[in-house]
Amino acid sequence: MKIGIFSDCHCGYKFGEERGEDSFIALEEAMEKTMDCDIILIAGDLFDTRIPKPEIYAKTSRILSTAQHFPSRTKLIEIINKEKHQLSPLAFRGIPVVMIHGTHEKRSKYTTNPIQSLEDSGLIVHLDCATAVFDIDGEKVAVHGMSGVSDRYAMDKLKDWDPKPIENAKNIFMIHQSIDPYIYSPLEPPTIKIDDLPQGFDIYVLGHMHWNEIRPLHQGRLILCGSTTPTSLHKIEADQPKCVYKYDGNEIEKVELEKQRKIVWKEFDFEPNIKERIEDYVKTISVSDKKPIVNIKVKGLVKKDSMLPKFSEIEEKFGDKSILNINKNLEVEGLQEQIEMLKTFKTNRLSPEEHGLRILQNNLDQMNCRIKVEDIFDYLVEGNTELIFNLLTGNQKTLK
Ligand SMILES: [Mn+2]
Repeated sequence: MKIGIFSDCHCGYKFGEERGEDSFIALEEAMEKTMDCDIILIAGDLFDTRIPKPEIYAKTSRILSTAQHFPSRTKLIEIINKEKHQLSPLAFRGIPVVMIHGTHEKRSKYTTNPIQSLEDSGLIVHLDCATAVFDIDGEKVAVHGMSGVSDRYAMDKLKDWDPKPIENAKNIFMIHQSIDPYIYSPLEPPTIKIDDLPQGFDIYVLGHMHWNEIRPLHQGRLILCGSTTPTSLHKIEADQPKCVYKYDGNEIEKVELEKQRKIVWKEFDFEPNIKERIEDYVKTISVSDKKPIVNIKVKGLVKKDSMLPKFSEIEEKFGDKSILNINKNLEVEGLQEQIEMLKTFKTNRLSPEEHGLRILQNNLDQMNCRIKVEDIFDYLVEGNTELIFNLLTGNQKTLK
């Protein structure tokens, strides 16, 4: 058997911008490199947003559909915790692609997220606290998948599900969460620790983190898939190429993606001639056929009367050679409070939605409101304010 594994393709990331095609190029290469597999697993965040534009959805589904053009010996023999009628027989033409949805695709309960939509189109199998058991020429493989949820509910969701390995099968457990010590954003502390993951599985596949790693876990191994394309960067991503994994029931093979941009990461301490130093450094970066992504971080204390250089001028000056981002993590004397606030925003990398979620949660807490913020926030984001208004004023009883 051969199982192809990857995650976090973030299709549509920076769509329409210079890097707008990168996520699709990565998905295409990941699919090409797993076309010799019997099953392909994608561990969440296939899309970058919960409601991708039709252009993005179409490009992504077209790439995924290539799996259906290849003959496959894989057969679905059982689906647990999911109604079989929810699965389109079309999803079993060619190589089955099995997915969970990630944090970027999660929508509220009574809506359809883009991964469920792909399943309805007959392109993939979507798992959320469910297990799909396959036969590959007499060998059994069970894929157990839990889709992404806010980290504060993750442990409860896992406990409620309580998955058990299937006998006489290779068991793969797939999840998309922050799991201590693997934490993607410090905004929400994880509720699951690595040792809390259930025992008895051969492979644990973890999406959500964008760097990759393999480590032993319980009696099996944990694969941190990493992303196929760089988005919000962790320093560690500069040192490792993006990849897909292949599992043959015994060994795990790491296959590097060759078409992604090189990532360069460099930190500078602030000093009066910082601009010249950064320029000198950027000049030394070798240019290949694709512009590298260069992340520069400037940190330190700026004296009250000193002028901040215009870093954007450097970004423009070298724009034809690299995709340059200069992040300032500076403290300016006398502006402590504002800087602290900006720093929190920055280090937490809060999206506008995460800010909104936090503000709404605070307000609901103050009102002793018992409605889960999770249940109503997505409706508000999508503009269904009337429904929520009716609910809060008691004119409507449920979210249905
Ligand atoms: Mn992700």
